[in-house]
Amino acid sequence: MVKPPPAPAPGREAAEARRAPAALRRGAFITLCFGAFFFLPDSSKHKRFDLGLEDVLIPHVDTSKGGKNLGGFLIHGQGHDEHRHREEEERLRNKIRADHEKALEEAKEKLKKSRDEIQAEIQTEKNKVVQELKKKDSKPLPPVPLPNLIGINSGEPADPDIREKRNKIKEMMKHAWDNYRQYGWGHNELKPIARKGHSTNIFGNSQMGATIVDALDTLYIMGLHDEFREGQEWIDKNLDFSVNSEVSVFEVNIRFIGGLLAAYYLSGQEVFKIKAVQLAGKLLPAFNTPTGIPWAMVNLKSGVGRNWGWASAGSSILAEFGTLHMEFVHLSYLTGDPVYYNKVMHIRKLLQKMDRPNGLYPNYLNPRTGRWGQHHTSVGGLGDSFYEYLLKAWLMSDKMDTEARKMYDDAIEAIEKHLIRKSNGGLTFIGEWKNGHLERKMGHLTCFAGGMFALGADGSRDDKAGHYLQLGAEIAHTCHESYDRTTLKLGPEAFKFDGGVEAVAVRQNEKYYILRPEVIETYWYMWRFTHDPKYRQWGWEATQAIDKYCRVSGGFSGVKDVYSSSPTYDDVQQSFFLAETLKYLYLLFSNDDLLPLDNWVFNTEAHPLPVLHLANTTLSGNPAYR
Ligand code: DMJ
Repeated sequence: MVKPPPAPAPGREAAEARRAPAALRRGAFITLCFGAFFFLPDSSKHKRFDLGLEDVLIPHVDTSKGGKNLGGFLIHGQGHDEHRHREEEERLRNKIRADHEKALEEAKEKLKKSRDEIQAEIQTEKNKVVQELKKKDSKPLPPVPLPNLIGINSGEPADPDIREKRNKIKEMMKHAWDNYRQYGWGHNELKPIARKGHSTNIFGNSQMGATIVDALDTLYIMGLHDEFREGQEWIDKNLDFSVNSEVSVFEVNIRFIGGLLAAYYLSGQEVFKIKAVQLAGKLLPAFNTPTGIPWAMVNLKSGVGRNWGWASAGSSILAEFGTLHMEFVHLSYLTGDPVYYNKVMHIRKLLQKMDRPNGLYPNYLNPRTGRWGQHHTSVGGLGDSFYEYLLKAWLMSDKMDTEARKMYDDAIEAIEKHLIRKSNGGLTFIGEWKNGHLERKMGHLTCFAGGMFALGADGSRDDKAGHYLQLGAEIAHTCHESYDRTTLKLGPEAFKFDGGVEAVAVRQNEKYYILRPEVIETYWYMWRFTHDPKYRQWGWEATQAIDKYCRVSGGFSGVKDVYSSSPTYDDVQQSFFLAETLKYLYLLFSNDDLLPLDNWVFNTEAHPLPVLHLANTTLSGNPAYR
């Protein structure tokens, strides 16, 4: 019941009653009654119809004791109870009458007020409800034991030379952030030359501050706390996912959900966890396909999904639907809701059941038929992070998810057999399987695999740890060569090992560098596992080249041709430059006790998520971990 308003002062009431014409009063009365009903709490709305009925209506269907079944409710005692029943009805009628009279009295009291006063009261009630709803929306999620968060420290190196290099990288981060802050704030990315916001189709037509979310954990790790707080404030006040925008499920997952979760674990600020869960809810409709393999894109408002027009036979992409696992396991862990976990485990089970040509996973899978599309396999674009997430699922589960490890080992064995070759000049490269033959071309994206092999060395089948570490080192070397053989000392998008060409781009449209991280990512992993100083040296070469050729006064830009001494800019500061490239560089010049790899696993966008020591905890509803 809405509380009766305080009685108006005598004298004033009569004057106002006179001032309000009859039609206005009638309108106000209707508004009032509707408003009062609308703003009743849900439970009381229903009570008005149940009022006291539980006294006589008992939900039961047993008629064996002489009762009469009325639509599932049993009225007891037809005989001598009839009198009692009539009395009850009378009592109810009286109660309803009394309530109505009371409501009428209250309404009359209201009518003595002016329309403005009544409307002000209704508005106050509305505001209260909106506030309540807001509170409900952002109420803290159920607490779960936080995983061991080891190694969130400064990682400051003792060596002054290394410290200086690290400071330079921090300065570059500040330059990238400050310019985005000034010219692109709230947009997804920055155009550093035009000095305005930028976005691409992966974010639809949204303005969701991708750079802010992607950069948060790098800012935190670098100790840029004021900037981190600015980002947090923007997210708290402005990051809204109810936008009519068609976004990439994969990109939103790795950049936004991964970024928010990492920011939550590092800083402990609830807002990040809440936003990550809200956003994940918006991605779930993408899984409504005949097979449960998600669409590549989903409209955040309508939940309607579809695939990229360019993908073979309406297929979803392996690297997209296969790169959700880490974030979704964390979402289930943090919320206690198995829905996320079940979605990604369903994908895994489906993949396990499928035939694989030569043991390889093709990049295309049709979500309607559950059949592979074109038989194209790649450890670079379209395939890459699927393999990465198999390994990382195992690591993130404290090595309990042995199913993932087995899938990773099987896949890597097939990749080694069919895709990895040595060039005439002795460079190990990873080619692509296309239309029944091996294309001797490697993408910049594929260079991440060096780090992956090193990370997966420990725990590998037949104890081939040394072999995989060596393979990682060979890939790092090849990718370094792809940088070293250019004019700018920055790597091209793709390079060939064919017809006398070694680690060099041939086609003009493969000569660009868009601030990508994969080569530096591999240097960092190799550094952590070997401490060979050449990885820091190579990382420093890349840092200097980026600073020299990609830095402009409005931020950092990609370049269109790494073989040209006067490069032109693409005028995009990618969000992954702040999330990944600068973070991996910073870690390369930090001590190993900053985010140690025994305790943290980096998602494919370099967002660190803690290892879940699931031996001591359970993922609710998750039989695999019970
Ligand atoms: C990043 O968004 C991620 O690393 C993704 O897995 C692939 N490539 C870009 C950066 O190159």
